[in-house]
Order: sequence, then structure tokens, then C-alpha cells
Amino acid sequence: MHSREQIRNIAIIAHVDHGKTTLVDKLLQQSGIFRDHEHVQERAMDSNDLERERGITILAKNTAITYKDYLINIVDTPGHADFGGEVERIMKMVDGVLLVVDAYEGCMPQTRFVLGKALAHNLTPIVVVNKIDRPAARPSEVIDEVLDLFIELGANDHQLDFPVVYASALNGTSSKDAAQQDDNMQAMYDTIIENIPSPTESTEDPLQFLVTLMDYNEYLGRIAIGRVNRGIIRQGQSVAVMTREGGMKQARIEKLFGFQGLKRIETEQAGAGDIIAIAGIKDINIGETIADPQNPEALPVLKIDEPTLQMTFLVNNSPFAGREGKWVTSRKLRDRLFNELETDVSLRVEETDSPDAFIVSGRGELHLGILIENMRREGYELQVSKPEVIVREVDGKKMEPIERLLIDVPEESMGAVMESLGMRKAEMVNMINNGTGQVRLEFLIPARGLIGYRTNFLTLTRGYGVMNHAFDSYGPLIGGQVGGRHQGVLVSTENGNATLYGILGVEDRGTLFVEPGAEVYEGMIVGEHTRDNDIVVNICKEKQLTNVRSATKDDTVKMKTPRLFSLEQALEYLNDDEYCEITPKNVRLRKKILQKGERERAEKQRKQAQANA
Ligand SMILES: Nc1nc2c(ncn2[C@@H]2O[C@H](COP(=O)(O)OP(=O)(O)OP(=O)(O)O)[C@@H](O)[C@H]2O)c(=O)[nH]1
Ligand SMILES: [Mg+2]
Repeated sequence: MHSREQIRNIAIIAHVDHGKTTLVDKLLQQSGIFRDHEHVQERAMDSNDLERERGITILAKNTAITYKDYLINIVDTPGHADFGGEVERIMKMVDGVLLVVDAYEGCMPQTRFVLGKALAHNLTPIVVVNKIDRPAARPSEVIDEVLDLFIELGANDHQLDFPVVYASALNGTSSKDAAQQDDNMQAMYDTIIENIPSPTESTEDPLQFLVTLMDYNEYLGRIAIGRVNRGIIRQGQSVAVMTREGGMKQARIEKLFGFQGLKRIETEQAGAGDIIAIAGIKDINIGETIADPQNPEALPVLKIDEPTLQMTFLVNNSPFAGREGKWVTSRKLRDRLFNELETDVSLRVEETDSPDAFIVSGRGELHLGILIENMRREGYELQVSKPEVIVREVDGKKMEPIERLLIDVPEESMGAVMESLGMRKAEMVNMINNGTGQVRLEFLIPARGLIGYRTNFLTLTRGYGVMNHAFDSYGPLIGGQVGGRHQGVLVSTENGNATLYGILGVEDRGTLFVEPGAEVYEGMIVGEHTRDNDIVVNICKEKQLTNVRSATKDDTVKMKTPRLFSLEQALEYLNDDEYCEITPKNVRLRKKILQKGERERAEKQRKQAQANA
């Protein structure tokens, strides 16, 4: 065991893509943890498939390095706003944070969110101005922005006195001086050792350990990760597990691990301040306390921000149900969803009146999208409804989530963007125009208003706009419709295969979402109408071959490139009367009611009911 004075526990926090995982790579490499010539892939901590594919961190992960005589436990965290709950929990595990800020982009919405959490937990911050190698880097301005943010978030004097390290995680360089880089990470290691306090809890007190992260392994089963809060924990020891519901169970610590680089190393015992993994406790869950059975005291329950977005998950009942997936029944769907709750504490699942439908709530479209993506890879088929923002009641008043939105746009599209956001009830809180032709605008906007906005935004800025947002607060519910899709859709009348001829026949009505040959069904959405109403189309039409000449002429006809949706884009696109059908092979959009006549009747009834109300 290291002496407590030789331990440093830090988390790396930042806005998405500011370079956290790359920084961890270099901290690992230069600490000499890998054998010579050992092949370690880039962004090694992003170890799961989806993380590697998308190039983002989804789950927080632990590692540890030794530097000189010190043990530095490092937690890499996700930067995307939807995984803010993950970051929040980690704050309980560490004594300090590296706040990484991109030397060009500066403070972004999620920089504010994660710094706010770190300050609220009274952690010691170190500011890392990363990507100093970027030609447009503007480190001194970025430091000013960071300082303003600290002040705005109510940092105390000690926190305001934050040390700064300038770095290029990509190149593995760092320095205390913005003007020049040393060709190693020494400035970073030294700043951590000098500034982050070592753990102060006592190893003499009765054991307490808070389960903060969860992992799973085929051989070991559930693995609980967290920090020993008090006392000493030993392999083979009997402990009490204090459940989230307030109950108590007996358990035994079968195996204990510390972290070292990308590995877990079995250890006999660990003491207050150590970050460790525990295997062998069967039903252990995040938020539970492992304690001394003679003095069983639970740690305060982890407070997690409430979910802000919900959608209904249903059994697939499209005409193509059961064709492409392995798991299609409501029982399977139910088990899978409730299973997810064990590792994802930001998620909620509720049953409904129907055994075929569940309400699933999470922190945003990406959060729910990742769950769906994982499910389809495991072989599930399902349908989901349009994501809805969760309105909460506080002191009898209806409140809705408000997002902080930061956009960078070319000056010439500023007017159009501001107008479109005005319609979505956004309120501008800041504007920076430093004469480069790009303007930075900051808004507070109801989360509702952002649903379906991205496509619109990219069109308005001709692809040159960048938008970033993160949860800010709850605000009074704004009346009326905010946001949503303004365009109608093209709905297939046929079951069959789309043909080039059929597609060409409807191309002037809008933008198609399918390619020739795609299987479609009646009621499936195959394109977007140029107007605001839905129309039905037949894209399966076969050309009557009346003469050979015109048949060959067809070969030269080119169709426009169809718009193909990613899963999250599809979710964002949905309207109230539509579902997204997801299978391991396809993502399809459909009307809830497939037949045109029935759809029209239902619409008439809805309008009548509205008029009577
Ligand atoms: N030029 C430059 N690029 C960098 C630097 N550090 C990271 N990058 C690049 O920035 C991108 C994002 O890096 P990541 O390390 O995945 O960022 P992250 O903060 O872990 O991202 P999330 O976990 O998704 O929030 C990658 O393409 C990196 O190669 C740097 O110092 N300079
Ligand atoms: Mg990362």
C-alpha cells in the first residue's frame, strides 16, 4: 500500500472532444507503464465498440499510474452533455480535477456544467489549456474566459487561484508557459503532485466504501468500483451492504483490485483514499455503501440529476416485425430495459397500461440513442416514439428543462439563425463578435425548442455553423408549441420494393429517404414533403415497357441522393403520430396508423375532440 501522502486522485473533465482521453493516453505512456514496443491503441481508454466507432467517451473509466513515488489514480470522464450524470458521480471519488479546455474553442456549455459540479464538491482544480499546437490557439483569451467562468460559478479564493498547464495531448507536450512547450508531460505530473491534496480520511475508522461505477466481467460477475471512504478493506472480509432502499445485506469481498495502466491488479487490501474494484458481491448496485458489519453506516445516497427526456419503447408491430431481429417479444424487451437500470443510474423505466410499451427516460437523445444502438446490436427489434421533454412540478408550478446553447456561425447567417431560434423561444444571453467573420452567440432555450433543430440549423448556416448545448436549469414552462418539425412527409401506399422509376416519379414532391430496391410497407415514411402536410406516394411503381428506346433512356436518368438518417437523426425527426422502427439491420420511420383511411379518420376525431375541449 502507498502511504496516504503519496496518493493523488483526479478526474479529467471537459467539454466533448477537448482531448481528455488523448491526455490520458500520454499520461499513461510517459509514466512508463507500458512495456517497450507494447502496442497500445490510440485513445486506449475508449474501450467499448461504440466509443471507438464514434470517437467519444460514453462511460467514465479508471486508470492509475505511478510517477516517482506517487500513485496517481485517474478517472477519464465523458464530455458529451448527455453523460453529465456520469461525471457528477465521479466527483465523489476524487480530490481534484484537470479541467481541460481547448486552446481555440475556449469555454463551451459542458465546460461550465462539469466545472460547476467540481466546484460544488469543493475539489481542487487544475486548468489544462490543451491543443496548444493548433494554429489558431488563443491561450491567454481562453484563460480569461476560464477565470470569468470560475467567478460566475462562485469559486472560492483558493479555487480561483488555479494553476494552469498548457499542453498538446496529441503531441505529448506540456509546459507552465504558454509560449513554449517541453517535449514531455512532466509539467502536468508535477502540477498534479504539487497541487492536488492527498486523501485525508483515516484508515483507523470503520470501513465505508461507496459504489460509484459498475463494471461487468464474464468470470468475475459484477464489479463495483469506488473509493474507500474510511478504514481498510481486505480480501475475504465479511461486510455489510447498505442498499439504496435503506436495507442491509451480508456479503463477502471475494476479490479486490487496484488499477495499473489498462489493467486491474489483484491486491490483498486497500485503505481510505484508494480507488479500487471489488468483485464477488452478487446484486451490488451503484449508490450502495459497503461497510463494516460492526458499524454499518451508509454514505449519503448519490444525488443524480433527474432525466430530462423520455420516449416510449414498444414491441415492434410493423409489417416487417420479426424478420431481422432475434429478440422481439415484450418480455424480452422488458427484461432488457430493466437490466439496463442496474448499471445506468441516470435512466428510468416505467411500465404502462400496455404490456407492450415502456416509458424510458434519460438525459438526452444521445443517451437514449446509445441504449437503442446497443440493443439493436444485441439482436433486438423495437419501436420508439418521438422524444418528449420531461416537465416537472416544483411547488405547484410546471417547470421544463432549459439548455444553454452556444453557437458559432458566419456573420452572414447570424440573422437567419437568430430568427429561427426566436421562434423556438430562445433568449440570447451573450454575443461575441471579434471581427473574424465568425460570431459566437449564447442562448438559453427550452430543451423542447432544440428537438429537431439541428438539420434546420445546418441548412441556415450552409453547414458552417457549430452548435453545442448542455443542460442549464429548470425554468417555468413556456406555453404553446415550441420547436418541432415543420415539414410534412411522403408516406408509402404500397408494400413492395422501391423502384428507380417510382422514386423519380415523386422526386419533385420532396426529398426521398430510401434508395431503389429498399423494401417498404404501407404507412412507412419514405421522404419529406416540400410542404407542411403529409401525402401518400407510390414509389414501387414499375415502368410499363412499351418500347425499348425509352427503357434504355432510363439508364441515364440520375436520382438525387436520398437523405439517410443516423439513429439519433431519425429520433429527432419524429412527430407525435409516428414511430421509429429499429432492427439490427434497419432504421425505418413509419406512421403509427399505417392505412391512409384510418389515419384520416383518427385525425378528424382528434381535431373534433380539440374543438370540443
Ligand atoms: N490538435 C490537437 N488535437 C487534439 C489534441 N488532443 C486531442 N486532440 C484531438 O481531439 C479529438 C478528441 O480527442 P479525445 O481525446 O477523444 O477527446 P475527449 O475529450 O476524450 O472526447 P469525449 O470523451 O468524447 O468528450 C481527437 O481527434 C484528438 O486527436 C491536441 O492536443 N491537439
Ligand atoms: Mg474521451
